[in-house]
Amino acid sequence: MTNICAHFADACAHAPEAVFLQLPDDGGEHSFAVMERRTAQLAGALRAQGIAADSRVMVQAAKSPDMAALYLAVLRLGAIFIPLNTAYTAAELQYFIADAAPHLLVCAPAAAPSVMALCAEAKTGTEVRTLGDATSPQALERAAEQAEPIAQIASRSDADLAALLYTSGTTGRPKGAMLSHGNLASNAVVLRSLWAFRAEDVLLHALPLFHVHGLFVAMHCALLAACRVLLLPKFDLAQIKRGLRQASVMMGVPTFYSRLLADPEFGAADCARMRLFISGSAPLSAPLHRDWLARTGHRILERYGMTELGMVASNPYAGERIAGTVGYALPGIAVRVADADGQELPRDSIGTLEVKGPNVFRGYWQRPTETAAEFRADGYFITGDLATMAADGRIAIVGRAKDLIITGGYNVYPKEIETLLDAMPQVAESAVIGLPHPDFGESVCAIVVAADPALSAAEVRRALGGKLAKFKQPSRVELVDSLPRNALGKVQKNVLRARYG
Ligand code: MCA
Ligand code: AMP
Repeated sequence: MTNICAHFADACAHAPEAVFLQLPDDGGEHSFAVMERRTAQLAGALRAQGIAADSRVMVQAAKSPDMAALYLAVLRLGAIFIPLNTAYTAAELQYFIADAAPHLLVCAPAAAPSVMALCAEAKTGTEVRTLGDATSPQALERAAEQAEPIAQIASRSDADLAALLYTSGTTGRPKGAMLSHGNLASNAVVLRSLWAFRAEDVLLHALPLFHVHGLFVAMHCALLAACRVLLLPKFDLAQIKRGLRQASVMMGVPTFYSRLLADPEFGAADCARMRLFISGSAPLSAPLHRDWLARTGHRILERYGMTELGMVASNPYAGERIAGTVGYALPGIAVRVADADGQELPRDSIGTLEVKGPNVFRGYWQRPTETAAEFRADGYFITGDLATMAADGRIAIVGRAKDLIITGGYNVYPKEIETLLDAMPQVAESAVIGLPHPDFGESVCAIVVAADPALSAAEVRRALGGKLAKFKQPSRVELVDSLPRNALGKVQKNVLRARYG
């Protein structure tokens, strides 16, 4: 049963009238049968647009039940889903359109005119449809009403692509990680069982639907267990607190947990029905883990993953959950802590985490050289995360070999920002670093050496304004005379982090 949609069909057949998606504050309920019909209609609308197996469908749209149905509809046809962060600017979108050359781009109604202009300019032949308002001239909803519904699920093999998820790298330009049906299904089956998801669960879902965490980890566990999902549009403290009173499981980034604890009125009474809190996408500090336990009586289950790999390691559900560790490699996944040559290190040594298994992606879209650089000859993928492994196999993530900032669970690649800064004629050079932040874990700070003495921090901010999504924009800009360098001429970011942190 490789296509995740087959699990959805199973859930629908088993309990058609059970609620699948519940919207907050009496916003309505969608049963499995209703979601199945919607998926069939949207699949019909996509087919009418010429979407078939292996077509690429890019989506930048608000979180909603229709967005979830659209994901399932794309997979139902055997096509490839390419979700994009709704915070991306037109300049960023232009890059993704050129790189993926999607057959269809589904966007928010308000964005349609500018997105159509971008697609026309890209000459990729990309059609544009909207989701979110049935009265919009390009509404996919209207096409769905008119199209012949499609119930049939395309048969897919483990190796066939299901999704492209963009993630950056040291090159600074995002690359599309090719995830196969086998990648998604193998991870979903393992996680559902490991975290004991069952039909009686209610999953509190406040994560975005355009990343692995919210789209795959959360939605697939719910799909396989055929349980209810309380679908919140985003993290809103009051809404989360109301949701927690009905839920049994929550998945979140560490910022979710620190924001809840920052509310002095939040406590064990708010979590009376909860059985499990899961955290990931960024390090959960040991003090946060302990404070959560003291306030709520729950030990957060921390797990570790990556866009290219899905989930890799998890603290146990039944066994000991230890703060500051991400637990053990998931069943069926091989993990090693290795030196710079890929040689496994003795237990408890610090090295790079390398991973092999059915979860490992199929490479970066149209980038064979960059793909090859991330793999060892024996098939292990090099994560760029620094880790230790104890004698019993327990893993702790202790740092990053890659130059990456994680802010509120979103990844920001310094190189992408440095490239834009260095392109400014008034800038001689720059270095972008992550600094500790009480809410987001890390925040983005740009250290700039001006070529023009009149350059101001405000001007630097203005120059980045329309080019980068908000979460990537530096919250702090420092103008300096020079950057510290080592004997090889490499900028010493550790010195900068110590100076400004
Ligand atoms: C919003 N802003 C941010 C972030 N989010 N700035 C930095 N980092 C962020 N993450 C900006 C907004 O544009 C706004 O700017 C200002 O901060 C305040 O917004 P606020 O309302 O406080 O933010 P929010 O909407 O509440 O969002 C915070 C959040 C959200 C809930 C932490 O960022 C979030 O849902 N993050 C989850 C990301 C995620 O799903 N990652 C999984 C990746 P202004 O005021 O100037 O307009 S998958 C992954 O990593 C792997 C596979 C894994 O292991 O899971
Ligand atoms: P992404 O590229 O968005 O999938 O982010 C993946 C990266 O997030 C990993 O390579 C890690 O650096 C980081 N990450 C995810 N989960 C954890 C965790 N539990 N602890 C520390 N880092 C994590």
